[in-house]
Amino acid sequence: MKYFYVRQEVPDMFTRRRAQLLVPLTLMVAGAVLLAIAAGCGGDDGASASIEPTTRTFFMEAVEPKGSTSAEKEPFPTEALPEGGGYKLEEPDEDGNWVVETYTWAPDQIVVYEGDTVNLEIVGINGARHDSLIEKYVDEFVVERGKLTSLSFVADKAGVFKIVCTIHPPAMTGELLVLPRP
Ligand SMILES: [Cu+2]
Repeated sequence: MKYFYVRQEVPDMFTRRRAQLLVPLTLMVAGAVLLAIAAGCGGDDGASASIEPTTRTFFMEAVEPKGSTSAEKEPFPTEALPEGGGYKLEEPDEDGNWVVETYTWAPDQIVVYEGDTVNLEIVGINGARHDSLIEKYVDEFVVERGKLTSLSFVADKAGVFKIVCTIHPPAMTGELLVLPRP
């Protein structure tokens, strides 16, 4: 005949004490996490406070991204890029190297709220000269290499307005996005 000895686990004082502490501690941590998430998401109050009319300054560049390779590695494209000066595709030279380049504004999208005062500080990096305009806002401005062109206006009309370099269409076209003030 065999005897089975079953030992019942009885939590000792330390284990019970720890369990008693753990429950409220877990609840406190969970509460803190929820509070943090709620604060992070923010309510309408937080959002509206940050969109009062203000002065926004953007630093932009007139740049010319360029890529090159050899016809041996990548055949010269057979299709032409859109005409207008904004794109350039140079045929392979005597060594078989060919180049593609374009002009662009960096950044090419400016987003503000209606009523903001907008300052654009635009430096010319590539290209000797960019004769440009911003629809409905700036009739004409010029950006020259190595020089800073400073524009300032109040964004008093909501909508989407093109920032156009007339020398390098269609590629060198950016966008001023003026959001209606909620
Ligand atoms: Cu240009």
